[in-house]
Amino acid sequence: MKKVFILNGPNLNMLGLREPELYGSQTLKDVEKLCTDAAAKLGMIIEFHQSNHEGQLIDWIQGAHGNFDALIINAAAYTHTSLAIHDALKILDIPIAEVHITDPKKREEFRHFSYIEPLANVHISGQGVQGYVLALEKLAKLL
Ligand code: CA2
Repeated sequence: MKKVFILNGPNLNMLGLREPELYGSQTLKDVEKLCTDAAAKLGMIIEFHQSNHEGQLIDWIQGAHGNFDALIINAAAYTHTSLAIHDALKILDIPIAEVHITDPKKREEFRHFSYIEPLANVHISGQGVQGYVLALEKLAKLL
């Protein structure tokens, strides 16, 4: 069974608790359940994590090597700032899906650049939390 690692960056632990008009009313726990169920239907299993800390995200990305078949990452604000996450993803040899709940390209200019975009095989933005499911479906086809 294919294993997909799902990583979430800073402040996504606040999902459903603040700014529902922007990010929706589902919590990160709800998103994890959504992904677990969608993955099961696709014959995959997931491991789902969130951290507010760049180094923790990098440790997880490094640990994915040899342990997972694909990675989904919503690096949140680190998308736009982290060369260190870019470098960690660059040495990973599994398909990567970049997911954003909103469409950063339609928001402030400082969200338009992504350090992850050039390394991702799948890009999903602006589909709400359903974007995670769409990413799983696209990865299932790639694997
Ligand atoms: O749209 C996305 O998924 C983002 O990755 C979300 C990030 C933002 O910095 C990116 O530009 C786009 C922010 C995550 C903050 O999450 C919150 C969720 C609920 C309430 C407050 C923050």
